Amino acid sequence: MWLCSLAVGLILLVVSGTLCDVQDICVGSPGLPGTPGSHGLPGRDGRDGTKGDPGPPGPMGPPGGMPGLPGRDGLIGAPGAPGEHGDKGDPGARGPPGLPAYLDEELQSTLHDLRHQILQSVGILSLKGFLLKVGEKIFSTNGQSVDFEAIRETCAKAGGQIAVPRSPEENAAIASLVKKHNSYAYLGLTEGTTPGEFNDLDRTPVNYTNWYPGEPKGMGTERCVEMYTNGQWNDRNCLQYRLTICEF
Ligand code: MAN
Ligand code: CA
Repeated sequence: MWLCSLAVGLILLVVSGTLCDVQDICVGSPGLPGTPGSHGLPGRDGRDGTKGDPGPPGPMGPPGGMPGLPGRDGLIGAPGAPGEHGDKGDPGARGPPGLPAYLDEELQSTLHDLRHQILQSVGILSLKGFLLKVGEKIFSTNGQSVDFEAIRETCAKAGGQIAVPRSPEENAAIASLVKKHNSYAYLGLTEGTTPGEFNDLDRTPVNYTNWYPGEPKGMGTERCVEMYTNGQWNDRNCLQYRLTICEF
């Protein structure tokens, strides 16, 4: 009995939570559970959720809206064409005096090298038949036949003069060019104030001559000198087309 009372007491203790409901009575077995009660009232609204992602852009609006604000500046363009040259500046101050040329080792060495290169070039051009070297003199032709004044100009522009033979060797060298090109050549000689007297272009009378027999016989009417293919000379007017031969 005490066990039953204890059980009821314990149940009552658990259900009521008070010790004062404990009674030492044992009733019959418990009835069926009752039907569940009706739903309670809806609870209060929860707190706001986190913000959602932005939606996709909307469709384009109808035409006729206000023009938008101007866009930002574009990229910088390619550089323009260079400007014209400015005026030449004033010359700089004069440098300190240099060494006398003969004591300037660098200059002497440069001159030595240049001389060597020039001699080498002359050698090559002679071998190829473009130049004829006779002692210190070099003869050359461009193969063109023009009048006396044009030959004089061409030779001066090239830094030389019309060829004048001063010796049998030089005469033979010029004659070889005349023969090779099969064209008479004018020589660097003109008639002086005395008819029949021929001078070089410095107006200096010449020592060496090689006239064809009977020449010169123009006596003031033929003031230039042509060389025949055999190397002999004839006084002739200056307007014929003759081979350009210069000397350097
Ligand atoms: C002949 C000779 C020359 C003269 C020429 C001119 O060859 O009389 O002396 O220079 O003709 O054409
Ligand atoms: Ca003549």
